[in-house]
Amino acid sequence: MRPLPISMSDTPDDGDGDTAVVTKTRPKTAKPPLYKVLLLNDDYTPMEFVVIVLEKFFGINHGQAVEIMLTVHKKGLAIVGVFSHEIAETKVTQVMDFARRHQHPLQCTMEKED
Ligand code: TYC
Repeated sequence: MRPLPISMSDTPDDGDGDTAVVTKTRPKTAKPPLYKVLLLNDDYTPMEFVVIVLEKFFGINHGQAVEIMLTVHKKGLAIVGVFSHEIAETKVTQVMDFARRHQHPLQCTMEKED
């Protein structure tokens, strides 16, 4: 935790020739948890559709999107981003809706980061 700046009133000088340094710390505030968004492989969703999903909803450039799509294709899944709970939920919903609208079985899920 970063120390707060020290102000004059924090450094009492009682006139005895020495000085005191007072370091204040903020009370601990827990960071909100982060969530991994995962894309899952299947046998039917076209590769080009997955690339479009990665570009459209995750702002990933074409080359990286092809790489990530191929990782999912070969390994079964990949992390495509890490977000707050609300943003992760939005991404999952957007991808699932888009896949359903195009009648592809593509699956996208989220998982709390440890
Ligand atoms: N396995 C699919 C195919 O051969 C491609 C694919 C890649 C599907 C990534 C889903 O998340 C996925 N057409």
